[in-house]
Amino acid sequence: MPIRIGLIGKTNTGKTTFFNAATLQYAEVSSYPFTTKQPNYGTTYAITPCVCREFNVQDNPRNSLCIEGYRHIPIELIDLPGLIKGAWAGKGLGNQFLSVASQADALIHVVDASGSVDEEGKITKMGVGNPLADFYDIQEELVMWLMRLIDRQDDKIVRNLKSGKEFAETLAEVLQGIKVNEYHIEEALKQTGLRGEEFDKWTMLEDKKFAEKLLEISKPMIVLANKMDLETAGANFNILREELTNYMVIPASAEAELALRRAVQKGYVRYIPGEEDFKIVSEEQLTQEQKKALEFIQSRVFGEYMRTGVQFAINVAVFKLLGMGVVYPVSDPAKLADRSGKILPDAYLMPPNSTVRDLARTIHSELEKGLLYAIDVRSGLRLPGDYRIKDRDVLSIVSTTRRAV
Ligand SMILES: Nc1nc2c(ncn2[C@@H]2O[C@H](COP(=O)(O)OP(=O)(O)OP(=O)(O)O)[C@@H](O)[C@H]2O)c(=O)[nH]1
Ligand SMILES: [Mg+2]
Repeated sequence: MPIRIGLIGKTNTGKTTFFNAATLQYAEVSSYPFTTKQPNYGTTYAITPCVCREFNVQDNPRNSLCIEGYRHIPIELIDLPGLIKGAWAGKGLGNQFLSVASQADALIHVVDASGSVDEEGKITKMGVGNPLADFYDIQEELVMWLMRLIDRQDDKIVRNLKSGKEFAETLAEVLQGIKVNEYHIEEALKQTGLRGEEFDKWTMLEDKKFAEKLLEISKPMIVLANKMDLETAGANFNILREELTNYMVIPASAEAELALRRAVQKGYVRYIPGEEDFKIVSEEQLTQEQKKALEFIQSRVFGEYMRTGVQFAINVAVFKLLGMGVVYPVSDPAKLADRSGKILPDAYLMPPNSTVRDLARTIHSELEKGLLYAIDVRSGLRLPGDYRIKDRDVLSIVSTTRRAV
């Protein structure tokens, strides 16, 4: 199962623009509120320097891509219908899709840093909207949604508790559909001081405090300050960064990234997503307007913020927020190849603290059954099944049941 990242946020903040830029799809974008009516699903890539350069080999990627020494590993991106204050009580459309958002491993909360969206979600004069208030409003919607979800299961939870089941186990059962586990629940109980308190006697305030904590723990989130190409965004970005100290806040221009990627598709521009520069290949093909737009992106976005922030946000979500490491399994440690001779064919994203055994299971359950050890290609050392793999490890798994890759 690939890693899933969900795009959430107030309507009109640029989620679908981000989605189209990252997946090269053509989902509908408009300046009307609530344009997206159903979630859009697509594939994008987490990008990391490939080990092929270190080993000085020409690789033959299979489950991923390698472009100019950078490994592109597929992940799933979900664009959700926009939210609005009051969504949990049925306002707008977004609320009914929060269950989809909650199946993501991480969330990117998109805000309009230029302040061009008013309270009702309509595009207004730049600078009139309040992105920080928008952020808190949407967070509140998520918390209320989760609170209600737990609330609806109250009877079942109390019944199970009476029959002697543990609280964390009971709640985890109820919330497994949204990827909340016992560990998340235990942590939330601990951090709110509610552990050992009787659940059916919690006050509303305690219910809410718990939902807030549970959300924070189970759904890692970064904040994307979008529309940084607009004049009013700079000041708001500083406010967001100063106030939201618990989050990584990333400046971005989804529209600039979309324009660049479309220009690449047409062959006008050379640009690798996430890079801090782009080059016009055929100036004569461009209209005056296109030239101006690219100049604007160069000075307003790259000049000020180095990058458009779209690829950067995806990489930060995967590698920093989720702490994923990249591992390259091979079957022939000398040639760095699989059985058919493909060099460094696969790259796997592995969660923090994963072991050789976890990697074997990820590749194939049969491989895990007869697992003996792994060979670390760099040192030639044998690594036991419980060895914690590191980012950029190149490993050859040795198993009695099935040969690696
Ligand atoms: N200036 C600027 N405008 C942007 C940017 N990203 C999106 N927009 C504009 O913002 C408006 C809304 O964009 P969408 O991508 O449809 O926003 P959304 O968040 O998906 O909206 P909903 O589907 O209603 O939730 C459109 O007019 C976009 O062109 C950006 O980085 N800069
Ligand atoms: Mg949309």
